[in-house]
Formats: sequence, structure tokens, C-alpha cells
Amino acid sequence: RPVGVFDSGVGGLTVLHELLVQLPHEDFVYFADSARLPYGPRPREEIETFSLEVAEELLARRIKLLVVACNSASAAALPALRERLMQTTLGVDVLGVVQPGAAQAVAKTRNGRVGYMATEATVRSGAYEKAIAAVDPFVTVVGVACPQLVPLIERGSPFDERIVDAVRHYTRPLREAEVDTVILGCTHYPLIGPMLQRLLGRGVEIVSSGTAIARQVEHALGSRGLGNPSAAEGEYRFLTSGDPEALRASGTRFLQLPLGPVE
Ligand code: DGN
Repeated sequence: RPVGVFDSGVGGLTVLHELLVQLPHEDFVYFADSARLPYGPRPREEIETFSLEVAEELLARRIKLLVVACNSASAAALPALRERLMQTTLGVDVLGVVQPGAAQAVAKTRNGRVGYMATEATVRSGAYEKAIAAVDPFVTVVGVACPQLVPLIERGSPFDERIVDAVRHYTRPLREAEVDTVILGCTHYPLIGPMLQRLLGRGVEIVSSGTAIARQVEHALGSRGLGNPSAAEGEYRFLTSGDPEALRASGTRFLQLPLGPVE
């Protein structure tokens, strides 16, 4: 049975990338809710309803684990998703990206000051503040909502001057707060990782949701996850509520691997 991965659109392919690299023998099915993108500016209740609908689509594909690659959906809908998926006969577990990113940032910070960049929905939810406080209540957290970044990254190249200006603007409060660790709390930001590193300063540790959650998925799958090194690679396929051609067109930029079949 495959691992289900869900995102509001193509962004979560940066998370799937890490999963494909770290768990090469697993099968994956990825759902992009592109018809209803973006989730970032939407109210919590709406994101929760959409997430539950997507989970039903993936359950119909007989997934054994659900990975919520979208930070906005992880922040808004994780408890509801857990409740729903635990009701299934086989009890499918759900992992979101917020907790693993938060835990990794707490482990990395040396000065106890952690920043994160995310969509408005994620910042409004306070999910990163809560997840970090649950690991270490003495860590100071500075969150910056970056509403312009998702549309700019989807439209432009990572070297576009407008993206550089936006990143300069959004990283200012983090530099001023002298955080030494920054969580990329949105699926799209790894695409501009090198520029973020340059503008944050090289002493700042960057934590990306994808790498953090890949370890938890490996752990959740246990020995089943690693598979037999001599076995063939796993398969991965894509479902979208939007235009399959659009996903094919932009998918490889986010996945950094060849795209499989899109339905
Ligand atoms: N996937 C969303 C997230 O990680 O928050 C970003 C895209 C969006 O829906 N705004």
C-alpha cells in the first residue's frame, strides 16, 4: 500500500522530493488540491473541510499513512484528520510538517531564538509557537507571514528581482530579532533556499519541513520503510483536483525528479 502525501498544490512536491530520496523503495500517491489553491489566505474551518475531503480521496487509494505536506493544512486540520483516519478499519496514521520542523529547530538553536516564515494561515494559527513551546517553553519564537512569496515563486524564477526584494523585506524582522535558526514553514520556500541563506546570513541554520518530516515518516514505517536495498525503486503517482497539464508543466521544478503519471 502507498503512502499518501497531500498539499494544496505543487509546493508539497518539495516534501515528496525528500521522501523519494530518503525512502526510495516506498510507493507514494500525491494529491494536489490545485483547483482550490491557495490555502494560505483561507480561514481555518475551510482548510479543515478541504483537507478532510482530500483525505477521503487518498483513503480510496488504500494509503497506509497520510503525510500532510502543506504547512497551512497541518496547522489547521491535523486534529480533525487524525480523528477521521483513526476511524478507518486499519487505523491510518497522519503526520503533519509543523511538529517535525519545530522539533528540529529547537534541537539546532544555540541562542534559544527561532524564527519561521510561513503563510498567513499558518502564522495566524500559532501552530509553530505551540509546537516549539511543547518541546522547549523557553525558546523565543518570531513568526513572519510572507503572503507574497507563494505567488511570486509559482510565477517567477528564484532569481527574479521581485523575489529578492520580497525576501529582503520578510527576513528583516528575523535579522533584527537575531534568531539563529529559521524554519521554512511553507512548502515553496526550499526553492529559494540559497537566497534565504544569503539574506539571513550564513550563521543562521535553515530547517526545511521536508527533511524534518522524512525522518518521522521513516520512523513511523519502521523497518517496512527502508525496504530491501536490492529491490526495485517504489512507484509514485499524482492526482489533482485541478488541471493535470498545469501540474505536469510546473511539477518537475518543485520535485527535482522526473514526474510520474498525473490523473
Ligand atoms: N502549501 C502551502 C503551505 O505550505 O502553507 C503553501 C501554498 C498555499 O496554499 N498558499
